[in-house]
Amino acid sequence: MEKRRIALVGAPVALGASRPGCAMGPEAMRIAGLAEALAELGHEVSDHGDVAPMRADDVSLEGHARHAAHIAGWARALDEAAYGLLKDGRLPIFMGGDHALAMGTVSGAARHAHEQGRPLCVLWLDAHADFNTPTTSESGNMHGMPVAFYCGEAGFEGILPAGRPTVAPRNVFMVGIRSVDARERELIAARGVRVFDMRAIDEFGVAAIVRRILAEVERIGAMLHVSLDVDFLDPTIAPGVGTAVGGGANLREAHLIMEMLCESGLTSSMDIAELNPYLDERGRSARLLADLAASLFGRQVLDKVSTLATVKGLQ
Ligand code: 4U7
Ligand code: MN
Ligand code: MN
Ligand code: MN
Repeated sequence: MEKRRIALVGAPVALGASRPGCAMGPEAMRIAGLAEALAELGHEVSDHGDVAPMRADDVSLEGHARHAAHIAGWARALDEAAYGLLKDGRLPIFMGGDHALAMGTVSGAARHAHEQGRPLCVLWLDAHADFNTPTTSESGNMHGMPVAFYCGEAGFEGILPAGRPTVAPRNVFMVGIRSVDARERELIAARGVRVFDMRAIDEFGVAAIVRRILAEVERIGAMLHVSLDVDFLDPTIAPGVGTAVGGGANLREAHLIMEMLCESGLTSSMDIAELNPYLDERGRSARLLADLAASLFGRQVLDKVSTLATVKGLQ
């Protein structure tokens, strides 16, 4: 794979979720050796430390959105960080932090893509759709809202300056979904978000699904932001998460997605969100996430050419 200039950025957002612990995520990813694993693959890796939230005392939202001004401050800071790093030719990996961080990271990536005259696609790997708004949310937890926000739904006014580029809902590809609230279900259908739930994975397999998604990203000449929520993975392999849902992706499914992303060379930015080290088992989830990121950036058991040759030799 092409050598990339990878920028690691800590985004210890925590108040988007109701269970504390996500603020420790970036440190756990560092201890798990994410930077070292990527550097070993030949990439230029720099750790930019943790982003700090800006002030956003001017923000108050109608409806139910807990810590809205605080999360808005994070969205502003992370929007700037993502935009600036991409503009500088880097590939940012945001180490969360709860998933509210994607309000900023995806918005910044969309702004950069827009300036390049390209659309932005998002691969949303998650058990949840995260398409609530302050009006539809029952919990008020803003980690359940980032997709609705960056797709431009009403109800988030004032978080970022008006007129910022949003992501077209049909350019959002959700994979692994298995817990959707009733109002979210209506919204994602109405907006045309492309959803591949766990049943679709069971039925068609991740390879067929990811191949289709990557072909579409390529066809429209888009940049690609990959947002990995730890609860995409089955909780038996990734217990370090506050909103576990059974029946998630297994180890090989997750690695295969990363390997296919690697081969496509399409990824331009990434989030690793929702890791809660307080709930983890001796760093197990953090290590798995570092391994998955390594797969996305070129680690493989054997190279594909030699594997294919072996398979052919059997025919
Ligand atoms: B995550 C939920 F009600 N939909 O809005 C909500 F089920 O970033 C969960 O995907 C949100 O982990 C989960 O609170 C957010 C709930
Ligand atoms: Mn999520
Ligand atoms: Mn989730
Ligand atoms: Mn979660």
